Amino acid sequence: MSDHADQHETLRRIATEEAFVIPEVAAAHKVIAEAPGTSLDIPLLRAIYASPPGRSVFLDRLLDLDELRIADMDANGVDVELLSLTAPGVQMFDADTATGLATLANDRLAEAIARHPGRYAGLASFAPQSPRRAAEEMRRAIEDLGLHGFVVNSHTNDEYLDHPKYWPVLEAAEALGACIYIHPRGASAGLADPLRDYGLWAAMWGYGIETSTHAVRLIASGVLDRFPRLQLCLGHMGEAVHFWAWRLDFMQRRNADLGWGPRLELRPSEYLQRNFVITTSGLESHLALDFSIKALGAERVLWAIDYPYQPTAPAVAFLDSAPISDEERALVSHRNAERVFHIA
Ligand code: 1WB
Ligand code: MN
Repeated sequence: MSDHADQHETLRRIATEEAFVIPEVAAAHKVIAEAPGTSLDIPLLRAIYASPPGRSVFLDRLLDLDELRIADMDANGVDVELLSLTAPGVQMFDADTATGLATLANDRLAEAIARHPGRYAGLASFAPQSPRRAAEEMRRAIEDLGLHGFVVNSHTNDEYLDHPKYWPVLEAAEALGACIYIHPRGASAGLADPLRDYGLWAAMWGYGIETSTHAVRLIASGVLDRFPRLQLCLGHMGEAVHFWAWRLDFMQRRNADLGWGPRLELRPSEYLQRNFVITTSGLESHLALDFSIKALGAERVLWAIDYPYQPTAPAVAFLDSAPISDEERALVSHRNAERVFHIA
């Protein structure tokens, strides 16, 4: 294992869950933040967009794709940020607005990548509200703009990607060989009520409940038998889904015997090994990292910061000081990101 100071100089670090926003999406988020509503995304949108000064540090950093961000990367030894439009992205807008804003955000993302050669890669947004147009935008984003994958912020109008209406989206991602990063958002209506107290709705707990449920739906529904080469990414140390692998395997078979679910071609743990990668965003625990590497393999665990919501320096220290081999550290810090997201 190399010495820490030396490693800080030489390790290539690609951070894979890094948020931005464009002014047009920020303005549309602000409208939602200021309207009444029961969505669990609203408290966080209020904190970001309609807050007293103090939380506005998030908005400044989300809007910035130049000075603040590059300075933070340079100060901390971050080589590349894989950027994605911040949650809930375009998924709370009507279909036409969402489709237009996804296109605009993807254009701006490609421009930012071109302005800073080698420093950024990007996950394209799409509007699940209009699956056919989403699939068209997905093709444009990869083939014309050269973006590196996709982000979706979990449910759309309380529906999940296993629903047949979204199959064109899954089909497009599989055909393009581009990974879909399933990022959290506030829980869908049916999951929401017990998460309304104590701040449980957002990153502390609700995000993980929402997003892990989404991933387990994709496994349990059988859509991964229909799209066997689809690649999916979960942040926040896999939203803990792989911790449940043994029980998922045991109970899914029982479910099939009871007629509660389909008979799958593989066990849930085998879909996790074949169709998923995970990132370390916002969960800087060496114990959880060790478990994840043992459960999924070091080639399925990618480093992330979750800028600007989490500070960069501790995320870098977490990576550099992890008690893993240099080979594993190279995979987690950059090689997996290069492979999964086609980053040169
Ligand atoms: C996350 C965290 C995403 C926060 C966010 O998007 C906000 C995350 C609005 O954990 O991915 C937050 O406020 O901590
Ligand atoms: Mn995030």
